[in-house]
Amino acid sequence: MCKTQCLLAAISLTIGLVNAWDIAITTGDQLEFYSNQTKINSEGMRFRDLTALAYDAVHNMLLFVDRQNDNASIFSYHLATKKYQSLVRRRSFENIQGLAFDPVMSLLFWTDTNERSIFWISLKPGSKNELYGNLLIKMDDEMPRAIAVDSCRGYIYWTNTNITKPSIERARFDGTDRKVVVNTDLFMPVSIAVDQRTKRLYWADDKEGIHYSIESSNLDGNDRKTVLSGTYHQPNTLTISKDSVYWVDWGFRSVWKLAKDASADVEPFELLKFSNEVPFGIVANYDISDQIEGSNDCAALQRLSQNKSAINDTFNIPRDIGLFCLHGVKLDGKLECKCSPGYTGERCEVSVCYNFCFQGDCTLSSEGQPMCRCQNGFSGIRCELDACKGYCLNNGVCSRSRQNPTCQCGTDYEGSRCETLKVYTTTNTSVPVTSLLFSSFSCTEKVLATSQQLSENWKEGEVTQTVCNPEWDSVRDPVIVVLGILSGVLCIICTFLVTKVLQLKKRPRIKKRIIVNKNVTPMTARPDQCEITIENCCNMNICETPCFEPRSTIRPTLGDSKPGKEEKKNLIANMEYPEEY
Ligand SMILES: *C1O[C@H](CO)[C@@H](O)[C@H](O)[C@H]1NC(C)=O
Ligand SMILES: *[C@@H]1O[C@H](CO)[C@@H](O)[C@H](O)[C@H]1NC(C)=O
Ligand SMILES: *[C@@H]1O[C@H](CO)[C@@H](O)[C@H](O)[C@H]1NC(C)=O
Ligand SMILES: *[C@@H]1O[C@H](CO)[C@@H](O)[C@H](O)[C@H]1NC(C)=O
Ligand SMILES: *[C@@H]1O[C@H](CO)[C@@H](O)[C@H](O)[C@H]1NC(C)=O
Ligand SMILES: *[C@@H]1O[C@H](CO)[C@@H](O)[C@H](O)[C@H]1NC(C)=O
Repeated sequence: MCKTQCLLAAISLTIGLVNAWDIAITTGDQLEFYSNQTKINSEGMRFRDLTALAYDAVHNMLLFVDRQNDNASIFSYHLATKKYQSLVRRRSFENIQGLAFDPVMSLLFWTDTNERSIFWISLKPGSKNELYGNLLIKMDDEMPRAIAVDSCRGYIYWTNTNITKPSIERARFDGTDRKVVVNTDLFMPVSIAVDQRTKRLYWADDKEGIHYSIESSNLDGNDRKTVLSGTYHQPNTLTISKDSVYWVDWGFRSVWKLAKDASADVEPFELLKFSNEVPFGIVANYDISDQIEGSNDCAALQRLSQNKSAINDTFNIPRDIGLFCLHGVKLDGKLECKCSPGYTGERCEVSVCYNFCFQGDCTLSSEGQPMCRCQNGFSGIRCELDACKGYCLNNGVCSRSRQNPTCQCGTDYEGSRCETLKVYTTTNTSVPVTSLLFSSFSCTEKVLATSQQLSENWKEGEVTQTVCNPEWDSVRDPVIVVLGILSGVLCIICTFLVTKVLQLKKRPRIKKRIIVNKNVTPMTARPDQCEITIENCCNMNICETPCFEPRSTIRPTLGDSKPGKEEKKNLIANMEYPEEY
């Protein structure tokens, strides 16, 4: 039983949270929603200068003023459907400061400070309205500024900011029963709100000089209390939630929050701070049931808030009053718009600049045509061309920080488009000689492509690639070293051997001395003795050379001399001491 109910409760809680906002603010061209100091959503784009803001919790609708719209001034925005509707045609000389909506009678009220008037229209289906709104009260000396409705009792309350005679007044919805509620101790009551929960009025008074105050009274101006009085704030609009008072401060460009029942010494809390835009209007989200709890006067409001069939999104906005077109003119007798320059769409609601420039700012030409001012690095009518696309080669990183793209190349490449491989030369004198000896790298340069072959002709010249092997190869290089050492050793061995061989060749010729004995007589002083030299131990037995002195020391004794034996002896003796000759 509880399961489905709890599930449904959880789902509805989740849906509620998605749409949850605490306060809504108009600032510049934006309608902003905040929850606990965080912007959760914003609506804008079609508007330019949003000012006054009102909230209708029954229809879940915001009403706001765009001061610079061409033809309409007041719009509604349905929070559930996110639909805009223009409600009132713009007056040429208007200054709408306050806006309030009564959901019970579907009446919209606003103050126009320039016209010194309060206007109204009815959003009830079937009602008839003036194009520019119906006049409710025209004032002479008073300058109406802020306005609030008391839906339970059927009153409007407004502030009059004529400095010589400021006041807070009220009247019935039809303008009758007009009465001044507060007119003492006021300087410039800039804003007002009705709190049904406490049945009190709250207003902000921008007092003389640097002073300001937040004050409250009951609905007929009695029991006046000062909630806060301080300095330097310049309050503009004020709103009430279940527990707190919020106000927009133009002095600090911020939104402040203070508990309704705060004691006098409590400082307000700075909820939001704006830097560029100045916020104008502020409304707080509230539950009808919180506001009307235990109040007999609010029966109509309570019925309405509980009767879903009465909540009708489609208000009665006459379609023939020209409000149909957001930025343009309705053609007579037709449901067609003639858009102002720079706008398009069925209701002239779309700016031609919307989504026109891809990477740049859009402005309107004098003919109403969109023009783009591109960001650096982009070109084309809609800034759709990316100059970086395909510009940097070899994985270079493209930068658009300047008008023309620049490349940041990887470690191995250089050039304006990273098109050149970096060249390593072996003739670099600072490279150590040893590394030249041992690394044995070589470079060869080859032309990869000419500029004509590149995708676009960015630069004249050739793309060259230089192939180098400057690295130590763990397999190749040890082999080279070992082979080198081996060949060196071999060379040394060869040299040694060659010298040895040469030495052998230089060995002197073997001389053989043969003493030819013709007689047995001693050879000394014998004229017929002769000596011959035999080369290379050949068998030579003919003496052709003339004889010369014998060698006495080796001369054998005659007695045991035999021709062959002596010859051999002498031979050996001569061979052993060749250098003696
Ligand atoms: C607004 O509407 C009126 C009446 O149709 C027209 O005369 C005027 O030119 C329009 N304003 C602009 C800015 O289009
Ligand atoms: C709001 O946010 C603050 C921190 O940003 C947090 O401490 C605080 O509890 C929140 N309050 C609520 C009501 O969520
Ligand atoms: C303010 O009110 C006084 C009379 O109460 C009037 O004389 C004066 O002109 C008003 N000032 C302005 C700016 O309307
Ligand atoms: C709800 O509103 C419709 C239209 O205003 C009305 O006819 C109907 O009686 C209302 N129902 C209740 C219960 O008040
Ligand atoms: C809202 O009002 C229109 C016009 O009166 C009507 O046609 C439509 O049915 C109503 N819708 C609801 C939900 O009551
Ligand atoms: C030579 O090498 C040094 C570093 O070893 C380097 O700074 C220098 O630029 C090189 N010179 C050339 C011409 O490449």
